[in-house]
Amino acid sequence: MRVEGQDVGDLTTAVRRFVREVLVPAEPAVEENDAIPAAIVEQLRSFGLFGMTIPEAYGGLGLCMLAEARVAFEIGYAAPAFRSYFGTSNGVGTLGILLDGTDEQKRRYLPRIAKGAIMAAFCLTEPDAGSDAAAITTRARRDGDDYVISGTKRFVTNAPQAGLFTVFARTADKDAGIAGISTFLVDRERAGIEIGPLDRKMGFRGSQSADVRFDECRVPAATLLGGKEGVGFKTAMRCLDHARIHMAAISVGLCTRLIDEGVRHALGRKQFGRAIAQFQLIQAMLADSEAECFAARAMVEAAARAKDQGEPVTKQAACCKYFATEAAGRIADRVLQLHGGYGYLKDFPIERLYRDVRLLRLYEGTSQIQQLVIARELLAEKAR
Ligand code: COS
Repeated sequence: MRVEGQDVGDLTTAVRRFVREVLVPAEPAVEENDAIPAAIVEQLRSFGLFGMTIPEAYGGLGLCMLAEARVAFEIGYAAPAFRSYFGTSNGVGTLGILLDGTDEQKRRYLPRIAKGAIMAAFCLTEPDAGSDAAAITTRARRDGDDYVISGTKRFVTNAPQAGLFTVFARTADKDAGIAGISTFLVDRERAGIEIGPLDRKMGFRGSQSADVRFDECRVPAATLLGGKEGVGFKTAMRCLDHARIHMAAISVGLCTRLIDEGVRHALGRKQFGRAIAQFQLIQAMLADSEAECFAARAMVEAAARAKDQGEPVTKQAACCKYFATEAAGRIADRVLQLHGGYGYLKDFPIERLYRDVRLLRLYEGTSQIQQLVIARELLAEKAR
């Protein structure tokens, strides 16, 4: 399959087989142990998935957005914890370096991230700054040739495993607004970094997150992303534009999986003397789900194509993330419903997927933030 100049057919076929033969069967063990088995991490590495977004010159796969989305449709079919492992690292953890890093910063980190030798984590959210990302209070105080970082970051995916933290911090006080936010590339080995206890989540078992606390953590000035203060907020927003298309693609993969689970159950379960798939109220649930999944897929492909053509995609990315994640929620609910009482038992994957899917509407911007972004961009377009 050729994706606008990139042939990712072999990769998507191989990933599809791997997802069905290895990842899906491993889901119950991941749920039980709250960890991805080392052998699977090794296989993810061998597919090059830790370097999906990273250019080939730095050892990555260098996928364009559309190719990345096509791979994400496949990976998203399995429990989302698998994706979190590599997708957060070469997603939000790394995109800042790709977008705004100096050549030296790219050379220093990208080859190791692409190989999966280190993982990168995104440190934006704080205890009192979630949706209001501009309200962060983590400080980076200049001290001679160094900066000294202090503050707490919350919900940091892969915090326990990360070797690099992309940290957003204030280099000027609150009055400076977003012009006072800068980005730092902080190695795990620096003194003054403490990882909190693992978050106890409703779902997503296997994907670990925790607070990361920086206590007078001294870093050289060369760790300032792009060597430039005051542009961190825009770096974060541009990372999120990309990540929101990626998350929407993952949601499409999950919608496909949920529908397959629903169809399997509807064909196998007999009531009133026939398979429940023959009842029109069940068919309506499946039909609505299939139509929404198809719409979400088409939106993701259109937004990814626009991004690859260099168009601004903030609005499209928010539309995709909003629609695809909300659709995944509705589909999970319908599929659980058509399972009847069995949907409430841990014996069927839908119980776990239903919990997993709930996070999609919260992270990388809640649905309400996507609505605000869509409206902001729409109104600005109309005003121009
Ligand atoms: N790309 C480039 N620049 C962007 C941008 C984007 N996607 N989004 C905003 N900006 C720029 C704006 O153009 C504006 O620049 P100027 O001051 O030069 O005009 C600046 O950033 C501030 O934008 P805005 O006024 O819209 O910022 P707000 O503080 O009102 O917040 C929201 C914007 C709410 C959209 C932002 O804080 C957000 O996305 N919050 C959710 C955070 C999130 O997703 N967290 C999850 C973390 S990952 S798990």
